[in-house]
Amino acid sequence: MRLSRYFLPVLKETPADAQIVSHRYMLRAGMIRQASAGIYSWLPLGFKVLRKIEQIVHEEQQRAGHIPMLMPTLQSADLWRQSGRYDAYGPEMLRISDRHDREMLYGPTNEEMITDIVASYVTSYKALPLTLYHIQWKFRDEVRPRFGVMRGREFLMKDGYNFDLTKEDALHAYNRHLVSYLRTYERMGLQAIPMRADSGPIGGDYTHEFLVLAETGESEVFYDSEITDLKFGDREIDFDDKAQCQAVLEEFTSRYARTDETHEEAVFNEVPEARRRSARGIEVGQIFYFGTEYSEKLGAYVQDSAGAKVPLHMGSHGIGVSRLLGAIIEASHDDKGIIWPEGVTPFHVGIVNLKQGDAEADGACESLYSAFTDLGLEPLYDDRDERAGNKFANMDMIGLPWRITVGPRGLKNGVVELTSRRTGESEELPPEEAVKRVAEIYAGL
Ligand code: 5CA
Repeated sequence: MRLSRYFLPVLKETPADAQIVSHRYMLRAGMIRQASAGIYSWLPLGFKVLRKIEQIVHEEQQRAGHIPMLMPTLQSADLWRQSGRYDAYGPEMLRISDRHDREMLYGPTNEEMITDIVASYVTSYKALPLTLYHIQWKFRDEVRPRFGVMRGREFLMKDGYNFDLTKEDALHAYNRHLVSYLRTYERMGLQAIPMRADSGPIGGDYTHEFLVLAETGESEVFYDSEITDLKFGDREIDFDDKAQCQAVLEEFTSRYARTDETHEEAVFNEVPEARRRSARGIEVGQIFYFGTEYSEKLGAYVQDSAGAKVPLHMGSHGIGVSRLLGAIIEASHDDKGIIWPEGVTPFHVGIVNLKQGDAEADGACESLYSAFTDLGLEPLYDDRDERAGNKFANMDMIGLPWRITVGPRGLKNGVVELTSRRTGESEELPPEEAVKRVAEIYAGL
């Protein structure tokens, strides 16, 4: 993309009402624009990152054997009456009536709808196990929408639902989700710690929240510091292998790690004092197993192998897709702007032309641009007739992890400058070498 032809409204001023850094930087980097309280338009740069995050979520869900689909945002109140949640959900639910005065709502989640779908088609245990998911906008009329995309009213969520014959199978689905989430967040450059949590209005006995540690997090958390040494890395997992998933779950959940809702001082005090931490965290996902409650209320039964009619065991599993942008920025920024992890960066590399209009500099930038494009990488080329200082400040704000600076002086010596946004370190290299270096960095992702 050439910046002169893009739509990237970078702001110089810090927006007055943005309280936390991710919100400020998303506004300043021209990623989002507030439409009304807790509702945002995704401008091109923000939309690009949102899509990258979605893509990682899709890949990791499907790696675990889960099936993508799409349900609508608007739902009928009837299903929610069957589950008993129409009244229970309270003022957070946005209720709408259509021209025929039919009661509708903007879905805050989809347990009812997916259970109704499965109840309509699945009649035999042979169709199980089954996990369906979608990535769809949700609406919750939060009392205090704040911190930009972190606590929105309209927000994008991955919500997945497992349907199993037995509790044991459903707990395997629970474990499978926990394991696949570990890898999902790591690919985004995040450490998200599974913590024992409270099930809230979704209900159920088993639930973990995934928290990214950050001072601006809304949740208070308590954990054993050993947990932050754990890495999932690129281990190969057979997601059908119950023992393997169980072992990973145990590895990542056996140490103390809880939100304030489940925190028990006495149990925490058994952790050696030097390892006890209390901190704040951003909840980027939550998984639940809740048994047969929804299946019974919405009629999701199958015949088991003996011919008996039994309700399905279910769980639901959410990832805060739009919130993740805020969480990633909270975890990765400096005073100049965002620092995108390579896995989610909107463009792979920035090209800064120090002397627009200089035939040699323009030519070198164009060659770099085609070299990257030919390799399937996306460069953002700042080809505007702007002062170098402005170009650098913009690049730093939008946070591309790698920048190549091209100027007549370097070109005389046959070199361009490759700079890491994270470390600020620069290296002079021939242009082909710089391309090779950047390509290698992204090759493994
Ligand atoms: N049905 C279940 C799982 S699919 C569910 O709704 N879970 S949830 O309530 O925990 O939401 C899943 C994730 O969505 C949360 O972990 C959080 O990351 C994100 N989320 C929830 N509320 C908001 C909000 N108001 N703004 C942005 N993200 C949110």
